[in-house]
Amino acid sequence: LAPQGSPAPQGNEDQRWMQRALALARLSKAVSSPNPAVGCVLVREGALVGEGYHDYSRKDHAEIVALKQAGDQARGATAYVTLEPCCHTGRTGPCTEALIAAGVRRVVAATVDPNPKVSGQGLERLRQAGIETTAGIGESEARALNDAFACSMRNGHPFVTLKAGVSLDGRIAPRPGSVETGKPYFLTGPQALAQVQVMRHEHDALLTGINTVLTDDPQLSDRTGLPRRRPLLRVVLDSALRLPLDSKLVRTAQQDVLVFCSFAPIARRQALESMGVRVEELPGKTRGRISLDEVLGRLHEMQILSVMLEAGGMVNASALADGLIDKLVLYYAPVLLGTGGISLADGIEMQQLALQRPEWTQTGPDLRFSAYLRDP
Ligand code: AOF
Ligand code: ZN
Repeated sequence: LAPQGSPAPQGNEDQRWMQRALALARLSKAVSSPNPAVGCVLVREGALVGEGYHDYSRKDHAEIVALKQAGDQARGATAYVTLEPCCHTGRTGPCTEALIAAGVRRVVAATVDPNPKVSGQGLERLRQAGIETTAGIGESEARALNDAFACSMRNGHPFVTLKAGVSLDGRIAPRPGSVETGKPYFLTGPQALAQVQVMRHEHDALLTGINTVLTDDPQLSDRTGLPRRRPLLRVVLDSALRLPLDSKLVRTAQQDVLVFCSFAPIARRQALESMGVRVEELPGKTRGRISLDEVLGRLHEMQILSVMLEAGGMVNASALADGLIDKLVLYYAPVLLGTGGISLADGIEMQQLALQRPEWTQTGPDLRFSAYLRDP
């Protein structure tokens, strides 16, 4: 035990303040895209003097929000930032120069910025200016927060998470015709459903296939009630443009439902558009279906960083087979759906896939599984 009155070891202090910066970054999640989610805490002589997170609409980066709050108190302070401070001019000036000018003495960053305009040079600039820098505190949490930003920066397409509720025998829905259609079939308990809402909140877009719309009639909305900068984009793969005008998606559309098809008959297109649905024709096809790769390219052009795939067995299988999934999140429910149930990935030939960094956690009566198919 440390003797009373002695300062806490710096390592623990760093962890503690970085946890606070990470909590701020989490608030940033649905308001920062297409920028990364970043939180910053300024600490002087063991006391909090300023904090903030990045909100794209407000432009200021997390460091600037915290510096403005701290005012003169920033002199001699330590800045805890979940992402390396930027050293370039974009919509705002470089945070490195603002930290230097404010007299910050030390900067602790959780991760480097995957943006090639920064990528280590921000920390280097701070060191040149005589500021002590520490990197890597809280790194795995900070990296996970910005998986989508990193993927978008490095690979030029959105980060795709396949999410599904699964029975213990690997099925996502009962045998067709065995339950009432026109509403989603829930395997999992309320805790998992609440987590899925948070996941939707943290994503820029949801993606599903027309078959899921025809059988479940889902709304695919973010019902957390938490603030988001842009409406959640609800995307449907629908090559023959069969999306029903009386579906929940169409009835609730306000330019936030986007349908990709391979051919759009004029009358049908006009009917959908008059109801607030966006329709895009993508001529490129693979195996008679819309190319998901092309869809992701279009979404990247729209500054969509993250896509959550909530679809049926066929779309899941083709996305996995084409190597377009970055992460899996599966909720295993204590049920066996038996013969004829729809498999998680079905109907398209798919090779064996190895998953990285698997994690299992109990969520009410269900078991949540997450893993990566590759590094972002
Ligand atoms: C930081 N702190 O809070 C964020 C950073 O166009 P701008 O000026 O908003 O710059 C966007 C880039 O800045 C973004 O691509 C990423 O590299 C970095 N984001 N940096 O120091 C922040 N959001
Ligand atoms: Zn910055």
